[in-house]
Amino acid sequence: MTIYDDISSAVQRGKRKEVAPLVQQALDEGCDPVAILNEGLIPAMTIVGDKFSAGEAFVPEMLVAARAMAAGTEVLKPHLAAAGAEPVGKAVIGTVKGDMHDIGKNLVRMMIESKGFEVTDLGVDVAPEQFVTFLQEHDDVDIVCCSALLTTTMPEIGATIRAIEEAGLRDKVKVMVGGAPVTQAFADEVGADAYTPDAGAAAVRAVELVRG
Ligand code: B1M
Repeated sequence: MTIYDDISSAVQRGKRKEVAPLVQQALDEGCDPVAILNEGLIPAMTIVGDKFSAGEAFVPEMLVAARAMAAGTEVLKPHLAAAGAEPVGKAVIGTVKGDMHDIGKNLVRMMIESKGFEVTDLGVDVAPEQFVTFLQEHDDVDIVCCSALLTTTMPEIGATIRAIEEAGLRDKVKVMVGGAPVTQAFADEVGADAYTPDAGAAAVRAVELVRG
């Protein structure tokens, strides 16, 4: 058993109080923060999701696992953020309307922040009008980031892009999209500027988008 297995096991069992010290221990032992994320925390959520699909775990188990994962990412956060980086741009992020999943969105926010972006997080269940209102009130935003985890809420990404178009703001911002059910084909269909499969790639792409 590696420390990553211990972290994954604690998240799967929803043991929030075990996760934070284990993540800290891994950091103290010199583990790479991104490896702790990719080899410990994220695989745990995949296993919980697979068990949910198989009828072996239920919503409460997903919820406690999510809280345990959040305790781990909280410890990792300062280690993922680049110390003292100059802001390279401004972004706004949210999980789309009807969707309460926020772990992936939070990771994308953290990784984009780690590249030196100033990111405003609108939270979960963000309606298209909320994105638009934010853009109307902040004319210096470079990138809008939409996350969706449910096949039923994916269309809200398209609705958000249309609302931004209808408000006459589409040429002022780039739109990045992602989340487990989202694909490049879907991103093309709804007219997004970029799709990335994970938080690390999202951060790299965000920098490319502002640098043209
Ligand atoms: Co939900 N849930 N859930 N859930 N849940 C899934 C997504 C599901 C796949 C589980 C399953 O069936 N196997 C399934 C969706 C099926 C589908 O539509 N295809 C599902 C379901 C059905 C539901 C409910 C409907 C269950 C019910 O009530 N019957 C319900 C819906 C509630 C709602 O939103 N309206 C529900 C509720 C919940 C909880 C509240 C209990 C909890 C969420 C808690 C929280 O987020 N605070 C929860 C959880 C934890 C999950 C699973 C187990 C884990 C999600 C997660 O955090 N993954 C999930 C199964 C799974 O994913 N294997 C599942 C880890 C996270 C790091 O990955 O979010 O994919 P992810 O983010 C990745 C990438 O996708 C990407 O980067 C991230 C990291 O690299 N990414 C982006 C994400 N956003 C991006 C944006 C970008 C770029 C990349 O650019 C802007």
